[in-house]
Amino acid sequence: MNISCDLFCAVVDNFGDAGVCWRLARQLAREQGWAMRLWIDDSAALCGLRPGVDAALDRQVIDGVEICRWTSPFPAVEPAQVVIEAFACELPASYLAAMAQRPPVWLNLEYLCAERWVAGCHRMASPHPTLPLVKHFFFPGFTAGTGGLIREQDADFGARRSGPAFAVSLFCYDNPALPALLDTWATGAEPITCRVADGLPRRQVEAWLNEPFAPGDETRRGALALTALPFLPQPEYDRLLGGCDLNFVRGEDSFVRAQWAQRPFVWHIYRQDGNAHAEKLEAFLALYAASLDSDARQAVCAFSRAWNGGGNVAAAWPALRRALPQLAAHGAPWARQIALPGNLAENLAQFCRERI
Ligand code: TRH
Repeated sequence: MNISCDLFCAVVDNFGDAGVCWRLARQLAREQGWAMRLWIDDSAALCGLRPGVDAALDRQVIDGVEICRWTSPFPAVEPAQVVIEAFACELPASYLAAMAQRPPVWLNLEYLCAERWVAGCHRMASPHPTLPLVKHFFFPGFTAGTGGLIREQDADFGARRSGPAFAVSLFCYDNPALPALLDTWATGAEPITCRVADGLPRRQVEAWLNEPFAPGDETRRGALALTALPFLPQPEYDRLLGGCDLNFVRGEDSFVRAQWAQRPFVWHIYRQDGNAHAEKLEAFLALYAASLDSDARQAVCAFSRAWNGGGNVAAAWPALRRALPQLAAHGAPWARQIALPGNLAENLAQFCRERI
């Protein structure tokens, strides 16, 4: 069934809004054969993720997805059969009114969360207060009863790393715990090579080095070798994750990719008001660490909390380093476990096919 779909993406900040929406749009086009329009208000965020995207164009077709500039006022277009608002972005009023003429399947793609309440809210219907429209909440997730996680058929995390030194990738927000971690690695006995993502991570490492550290630069402090990476296209970032012994990831999309890469990872969660992010972190750790032995569970939880709360990562690092062989062995069974709810794109397509 050749279904038409309008996916709306408002870029809040960083890359995850665009990163998630691009993956989903591309997957629905290529694997489900949908006629995809991705309406995005800041396509510049896509340029690094997918080279070839031209932020100057109002419309362009790449990988089977028609990327459309979400302008205001919004152009008069016929709404698609499926309308997805990503991360509760607000649809253009004129488009919403046009939807009421021929109600589509309307979804709100929610943020990823491991908390138990998610399964109870997934697929929940929400009638529009004044228009003959019903929106359904569609929650990604790690467990049965959720929409599952994004995973493309052509996802490729590369060959296993074969380099000599212990390899780490670093992708994080501004983190007051980072200097102490770099000091610990630099003064430790073990040679460590750290591949630093462009943007916030590279600028923090540059401050710690107290010297310029531009993309492509390599330098060393004691046992720590540092490489400044350029911003990589998403497929290359996936292969970076698969080629490291430990990946520091953040937000939502890189966090998921690290789990598919089946390598040990540390998550820097996107901070929220009222410390809501701490509950989300604990909910995830409870799921992820449940089948680990007590030492490994304690090590990954203690380090994750220190990394996300400005705690003492130097004190927590030795136990995490000792636990890495078990965390590496946990990668494959964990990936099988989070694949059980099925693939988000397929679950979403099935939900829509039942309602069109
Ligand atoms: O960039 P992020 O912090 O995005 C965040 C989160 O999505 C968060 O949920 C959201 O609320 C906030 O934005 C507004 O982290 P995330 O989710 O990992 O997205 C980064 C994307 O960038 C992901 O698709 C991986 C990709 N990436 C590359 O393609 N190349 C790179 O070199 C790097 C470092 C990342």
